[in-house]
Amino acid sequence: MSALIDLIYQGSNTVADLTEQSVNAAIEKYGADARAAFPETGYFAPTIYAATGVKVKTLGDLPACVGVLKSLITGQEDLGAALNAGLATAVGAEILELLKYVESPNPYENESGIGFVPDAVIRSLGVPLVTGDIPGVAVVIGKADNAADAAAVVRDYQDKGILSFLVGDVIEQLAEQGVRMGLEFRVVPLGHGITSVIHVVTVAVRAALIFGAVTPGDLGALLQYTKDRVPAFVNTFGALDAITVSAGAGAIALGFPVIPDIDLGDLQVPGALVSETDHSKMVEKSLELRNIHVKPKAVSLPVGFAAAFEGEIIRKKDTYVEFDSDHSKTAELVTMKPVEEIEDHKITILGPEVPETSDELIRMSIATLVNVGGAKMQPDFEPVIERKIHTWYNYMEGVMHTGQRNLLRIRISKSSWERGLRLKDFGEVLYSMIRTDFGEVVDKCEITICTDTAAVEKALDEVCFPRYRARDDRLAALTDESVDTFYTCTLCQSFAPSHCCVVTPERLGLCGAVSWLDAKASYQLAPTGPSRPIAKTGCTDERLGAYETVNQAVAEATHGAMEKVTLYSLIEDPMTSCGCFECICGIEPMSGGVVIVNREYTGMTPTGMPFGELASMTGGGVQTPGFMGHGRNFVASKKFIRAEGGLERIVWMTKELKDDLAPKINKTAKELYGIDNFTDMIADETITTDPEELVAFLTEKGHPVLNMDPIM
Ligand code: SF4
Ligand code: NI
Ligand code: CU1
Repeated sequence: MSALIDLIYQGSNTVADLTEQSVNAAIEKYGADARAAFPETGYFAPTIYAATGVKVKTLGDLPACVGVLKSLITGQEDLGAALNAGLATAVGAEILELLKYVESPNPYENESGIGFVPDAVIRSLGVPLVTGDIPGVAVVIGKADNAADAAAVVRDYQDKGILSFLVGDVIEQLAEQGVRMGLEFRVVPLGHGITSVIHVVTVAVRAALIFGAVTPGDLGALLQYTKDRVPAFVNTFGALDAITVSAGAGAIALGFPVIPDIDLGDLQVPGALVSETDHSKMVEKSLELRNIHVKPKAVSLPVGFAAAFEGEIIRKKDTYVEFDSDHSKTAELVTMKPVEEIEDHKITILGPEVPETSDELIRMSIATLVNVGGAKMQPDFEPVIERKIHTWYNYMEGVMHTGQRNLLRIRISKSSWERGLRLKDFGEVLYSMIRTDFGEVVDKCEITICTDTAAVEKALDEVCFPRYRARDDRLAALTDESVDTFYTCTLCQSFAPSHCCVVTPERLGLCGAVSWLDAKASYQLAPTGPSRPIAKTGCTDERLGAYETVNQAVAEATHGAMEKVTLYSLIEDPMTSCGCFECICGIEPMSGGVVIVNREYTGMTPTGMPFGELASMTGGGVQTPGFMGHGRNFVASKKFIRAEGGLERIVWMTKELKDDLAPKINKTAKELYGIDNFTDMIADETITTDPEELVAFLTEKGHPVLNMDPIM
């Protein structure tokens, strides 16, 4: 044991010295006032900020941090103290990496890794992490003796949906082995040097700040959060040097077990530092140590089937067959049928087969028609299941699916075709996924995949279009007034323990992934699960959308952390945020209106804050009057900040969001206020991000906000 502790201290001291020298050199070169910041974050140097509360903004802020770092290294001969020394290494690594961003705005440009991970990426990981779609996070460090073994380990993680972060030569090794990398493949190369491991540490640390509402400076709460709620672990390949060991001690302090592939003998620490020299057992050992359970796979296919393939892009030149609505006819429909009319697990391929070989891109029509039935099935669940076809088709390796209903593009890659993937596999995928994910409501399910253009056309005219129209009518009529039940969603509580969304027909969950229909289906699928019904009674304030029952449901769901939320106000008891919101809206004081920013936007807003900073004002289930996270589609809702005057308050949006939602926003504005083309009055970043110019623009356009009552 003491040999291990010695190694940790040796590494920590080396990093501490290097950090101190580098900070001094940087100050000498650039001056103490030089800006020191990671890109696209509202959390400064996240580890330092979370652990100490210090907001590093300039090089001059760093010497004090070096002091803190050194104070963590006491040299005591016990493991607890040594783990603190490991944290010191993390702080040192963070500073050293930060200095790279002082040297250059994009220090990872010519590197094989990506370096610092922006806040927006972490927010976007919220939903897949809480749904178990990403069951865990692996940090893979080093250089393997045998590249193929390392590739097999990472591929296994990929297959299980686990997100891997890579540090060191293993990046090149995996690239040589043909492992595809990028966030969309759930394999993210961070960088070569060991200090780049901090870029995954800051992900965990920011999760605590974004979702967990951990107070910056509360180191104990931070370590508790990462230990309890961030399902990460570390695998190392090859020999370990003192710095890596000391970084590993930092990981252990955060609650992440370290599994090296070399035999550490009696240096091992049960539950925390455990060797596994057999690479074929590394994945299993890691998952076991971190207590990660992976959902068993329901389908067997000639190609991979995993969430890791969801974002895969298949280019035209790599496409064997394409089914798309521009060139052919396409349709997708899930229909509820009486159970007795359904033959369970019947999969029919109707129409011409896709040719077995072809030198040219093949284009064909396709209709995916699914009949489902069951005692608890409801017509409202049809679109919920139908939308999942997109996800499940995309899970197949070498399959790309975009669009929905009659407007689709589906591609099968040449390599997956060669490996034997056929349309009947598509049917099998749907059958098993529907039975797995919707088994509570679907007792029987049959699937027809039709490739005959005339037959697809006939299906569209006779079955699909009438059904789509009926559903649209239902959705249009589905208002908060027309239903007697709202739903909670507490899915995000695994990361944001005191957060609860209230989902209504006109207000979807802030992640954008849970509509009222989804929540309703979710309750039916799992009555004790994340969505519970709220009887719509006891309205105490129409304008705010305040209900006694909503307050009770939220208080119960958050174990008393939140006792009052309103449905329609930005200022009076606004709904809380977990952190994975698609957009945030906030008050712009000079105009008295609100700005809306989507999380993909990295530029400035007229509030003087970019998305990251605005976003850091709310999250973790805390109310921040004047700032609220929400789903994209909520903006066009008649209930959007209705208490403050509704969407007439919008003075500025990002251009992308505005253009995307313009038809819907304009429709709502016309209906509510009789304004034509309201989005023409809303500024965006191409017009201005300056508050005074904004007011001038609004005045010129005659924006209604200028005649409204003050917002606060
Ligand atoms: Fe999380 Fe709310 Fe979305 Fe549910 S609706 S997954 S709680 S953000
Ligand atoms: Ni979430
Ligand atoms: Cu969330």
